[in-house]
Amino acid sequence: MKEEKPETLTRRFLLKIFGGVVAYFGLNKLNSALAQNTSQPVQPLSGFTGPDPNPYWGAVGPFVLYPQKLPLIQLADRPVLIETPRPYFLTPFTPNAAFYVRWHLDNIPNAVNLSEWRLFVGGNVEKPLSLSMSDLINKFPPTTVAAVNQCSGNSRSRFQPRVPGAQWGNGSMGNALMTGVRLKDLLDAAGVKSGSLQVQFEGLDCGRGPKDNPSYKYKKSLNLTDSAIDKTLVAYEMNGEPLPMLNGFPARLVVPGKFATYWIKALTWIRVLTEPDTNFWTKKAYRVPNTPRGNTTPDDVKEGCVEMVPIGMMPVRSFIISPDGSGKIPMGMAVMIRGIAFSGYGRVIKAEFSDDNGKKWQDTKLGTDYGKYSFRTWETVWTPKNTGNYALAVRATDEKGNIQPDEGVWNPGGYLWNKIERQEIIVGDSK
Ligand SMILES: Nc1nc2c(c(=O)[nH]1)N[C@H]1C(S)=C(S)[C@@H](COP(=O)(O)O)O[C@H]1N2
Ligand SMILES: [Mo]
Repeated sequence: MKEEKPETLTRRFLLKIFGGVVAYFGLNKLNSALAQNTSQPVQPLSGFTGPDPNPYWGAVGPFVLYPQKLPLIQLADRPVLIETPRPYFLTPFTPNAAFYVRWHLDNIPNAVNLSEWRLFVGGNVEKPLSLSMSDLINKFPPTTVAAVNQCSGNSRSRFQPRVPGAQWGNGSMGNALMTGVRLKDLLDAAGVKSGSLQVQFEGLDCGRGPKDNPSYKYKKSLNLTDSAIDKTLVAYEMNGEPLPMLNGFPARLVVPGKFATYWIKALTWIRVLTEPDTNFWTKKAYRVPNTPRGNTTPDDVKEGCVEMVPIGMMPVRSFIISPDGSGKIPMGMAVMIRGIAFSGYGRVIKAEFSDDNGKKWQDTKLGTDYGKYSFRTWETVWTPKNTGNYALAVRATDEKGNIQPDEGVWNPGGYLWNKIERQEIIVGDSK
């Protein structure tokens, strides 16, 4: 009679345990790679000082699924904050299902019945309006603009010292073809009366009561003298489709060139004001130092000597989207470097590439021009001649002559980041 072979059992047993351990670690690695948005840390090449800035391209967080959305990076669930992963920026238009989401208040619409929904235009006007979606579509000429929607706090996780607020990576931005009615046409139809100063915008979302609590309603206003008014749309289409619920169905404001804080979603009220808006979100929130680039220091803020003004246009920015540093590049191989650029101040006319950490720059090929307020893609072929670590960088210039600086910015809100971006790349031997 043969004896059971204890060593076989033992081996099998060990293999099982060992396999389990490998699977466990493998899975963990995969999870953390996903959480880190699959890209490698950016080396602290220049600029990052102090502990703990987010070294990854995107925010650090788990992937999450919401209705009408692909898996996106979650920063919070109440209110909903989800960021677009890096690969979706390879194209000039960001797919609706991959578009980032930001709300301020807990109670957001998750269904809107168009037979009940109305857009009200009121306040200091001759003829208050109550418009259905059919009125918007049929009674006013449609206009389309390609426009970048970027959160004021995009890239806030880079700030040193860190500032409170959602720790966005670079993905709280997106570009879409927005179609709708010109705000001007609506104001003309209602007839703005003399003595009017501002227009206030309000959506369907609300926070916890009481009603006079600043956290009950998110409202923003624009001065009637602001030239942005003329190009502002009430958009009911995004990339040729109805807006996703989370991006403001059935209609939202689009203020091309300005940060998205003004782009009120699920719009239901347009109110013409005769006095400056005193509501929290217009008067107190989203303000930046009245200094070059909105730059200041924690000390100056503490001393209370910093004049704050409402945030406005988006400074020029550009990004390397691919390669993302997750794999080595063989020496001598010609690889395509691809990315996007934009500026709220005007069209991008140049995107320059550097493979030596910003010492020497060379022009790249710009993609189709979809208008002043759109992402513009850029690409260039790069053939690394030596093995080793490279710090790739990109720098954009807009038609007003604004060029990205190589310094970060600091302000208490964590706004206006537009430092030159880098991507660490390792080139290996191809022999
Ligand atoms: N009604 C409403 N509109 C809003 C907000 C909000 O909280 N409520 N947040 C604003 C801010 S700060 C940003 S960054 C954008 C985000 O737009 P998105 O979710 O479509 O990407 O919506 C803006 N419009
Ligand atoms: Mo925002």
